[in-house]
Amino acid sequence: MKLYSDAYAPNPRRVLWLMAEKGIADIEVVHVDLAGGAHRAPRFLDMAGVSAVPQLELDDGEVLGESLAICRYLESLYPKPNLFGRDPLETARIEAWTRPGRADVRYPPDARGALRPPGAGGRGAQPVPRARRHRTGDGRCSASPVRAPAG
Ligand SMILES: N[C@@H](CCC(=O)N[C@@H](CS)C(=O)NCC(=O)O)C(=O)O
Repeated sequence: MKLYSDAYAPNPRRVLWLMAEKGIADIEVVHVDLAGGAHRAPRFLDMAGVSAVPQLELDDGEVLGESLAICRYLESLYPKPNLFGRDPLETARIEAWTRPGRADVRYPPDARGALRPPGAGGRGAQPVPRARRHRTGDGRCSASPVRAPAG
């Protein structure tokens, strides 16, 4: 399998994190230079059908998009360690925790605990502030965290 990714892009990073946690080393990571527009090149579009990463190309040629779908697929193929929950409540907690994290994965460390799990201190149990997503103009996606209220 091949994972089409970009070093600066947060959505593929989600898949790369999952691969790192699971020690998956048999998926080739292919760098797609978003800044250079490689995701809009006919070769990439023919393969993926959309100009976005991540894309996972399976050995039979099928291409899966969407970081969450790819993560779930890899979770099934490489079940250890379990990252999606072992029972309904654990699964729901992980879902609740990762959904806001998905949008805000670009938060800097000073996001004041917003991404910490409940019970880990900080503001873990409180809503995560919204991120303002923007394009940098060169094809990369990025976000400016909306500043958390003082106090
Ligand atoms: N919902 C998709 C979002 C994919 C996405 O927006 N990827 C960005 C990189 S983080 C991208 O390829 N952007 C290129 C563009 O929009 O031109 C996912 O989770 O995989």
